[in-house]
Amino acid sequence: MLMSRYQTLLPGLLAALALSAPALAQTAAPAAAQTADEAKPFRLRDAIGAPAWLDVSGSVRLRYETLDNAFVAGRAGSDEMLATQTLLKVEAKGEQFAAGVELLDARRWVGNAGGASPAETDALEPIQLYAAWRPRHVFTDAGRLDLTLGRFTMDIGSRRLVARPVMRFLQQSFTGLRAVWSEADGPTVTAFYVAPVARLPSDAPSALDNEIALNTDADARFGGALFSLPLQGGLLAEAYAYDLDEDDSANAPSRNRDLATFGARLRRAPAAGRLDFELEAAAQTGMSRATASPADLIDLDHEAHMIHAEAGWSFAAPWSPRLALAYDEATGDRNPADGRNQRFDPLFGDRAFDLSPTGVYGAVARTNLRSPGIRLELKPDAMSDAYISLRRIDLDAPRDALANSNVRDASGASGRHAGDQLEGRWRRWIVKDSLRLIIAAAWMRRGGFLERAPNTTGEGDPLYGYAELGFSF
Ligand SMILES: [Ca+2]
Ligand SMILES: [Ca+2]
Ligand SMILES: [Ca+2]
Repeated sequence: MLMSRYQTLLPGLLAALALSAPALAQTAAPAAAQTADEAKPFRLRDAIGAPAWLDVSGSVRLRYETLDNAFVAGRAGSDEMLATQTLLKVEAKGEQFAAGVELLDARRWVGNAGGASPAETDALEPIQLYAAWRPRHVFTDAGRLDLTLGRFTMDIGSRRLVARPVMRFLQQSFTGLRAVWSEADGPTVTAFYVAPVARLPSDAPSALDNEIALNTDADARFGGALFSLPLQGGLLAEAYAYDLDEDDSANAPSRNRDLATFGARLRRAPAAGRLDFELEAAAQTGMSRATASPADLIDLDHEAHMIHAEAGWSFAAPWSPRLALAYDEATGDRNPADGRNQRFDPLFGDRAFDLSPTGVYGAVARTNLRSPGIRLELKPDAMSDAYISLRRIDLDAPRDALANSNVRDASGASGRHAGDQLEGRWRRWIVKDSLRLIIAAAWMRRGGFLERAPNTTGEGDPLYGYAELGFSF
């Protein structure tokens, strides 16, 4: 039944994309001739004549994803998903106080009834509902404070461990307190103490039916602090500590993680004609369990780490090319039977921006990974950008599972080479800062591990692609 719905809807989506192609061609040439006034994007707050103290903004995104040769254990054939994400945020701001609410509607319209799609939906949910105090001249003349209480989303530091996802339609929110003290072009101190929010409905069938149920706080406490300091020569230095302590709750069985994560980062941002780099390392210690099964009561000693290292060069040339080499490492569990767990936990981080697209693909995650890669980024003009990236995907621990695939060879006999991933994305504003088209693809040539592991799907090389049309207002 789903397949027949897909067959009627897909041509419509493709037609919409095809129709946008001429608009694309038109906007390319005269863009330079347009005055700033003509190019002004549609903004809801202007359209409804909102007063200056009221911010109103949002977006609607439509995405079709397709994956051939499923690689997640227990899946077969191909997966696909047609989904939408609608966001609407309203914030009332006074001199020092603000209050805001943001509604999310992440909905699956058509697709397969499994794989990663249930993790992408959350129908009609207030993901943010907060009050904030934002005084100036705090501690120093230039010091500003933002103290937020309620439910909110967070982007912290590199976004590798705590992030508001960009590609993922479902959003992770937190309930509690967050304080950010900062000086413009100076240091920033972020501290928070929150409960992560668990998506309801918690079961996959209800999620796939876009069932509306208000989310609830998980039985977990997540606290942390990050200190960030700009240095001479365009450098940024950061140090952070996060602590997560969770228990099982009725709606959210957990791996009972009790983890402290300590990390540091040094970055020099890309700029034309110079070398840029980024180094981040984090160590993780505490207790966790091997599975989220309520029957799993064995606490394992958790010791893990992750590394991201990257160096790039931006050429002062047409299309502003940037060529970068990167290496990502995150430990995996070395031995399933030793009472210890070395599998790094990426907490609430985003991975789409440096490892692989997520959605129904998500083949590479910041856990049990050793991955060197090369990446070329291009900006053909002010309206578009693109990148292409090639990575080798090795397991750090051959006896542990690949990413979130559950494909595993507990003996380690299938080796560590999961595959080689070729991935790229092209984005173009059809109307600048308003309507944007994204086309992306990933292909993984399977290595020995995905070919031979006992519970591999036995399908061919995974091939993934998506097309997205997004309207921001
Ligand atoms: Ca919900
Ligand atoms: Ca548990
Ligand atoms: Ca172990």
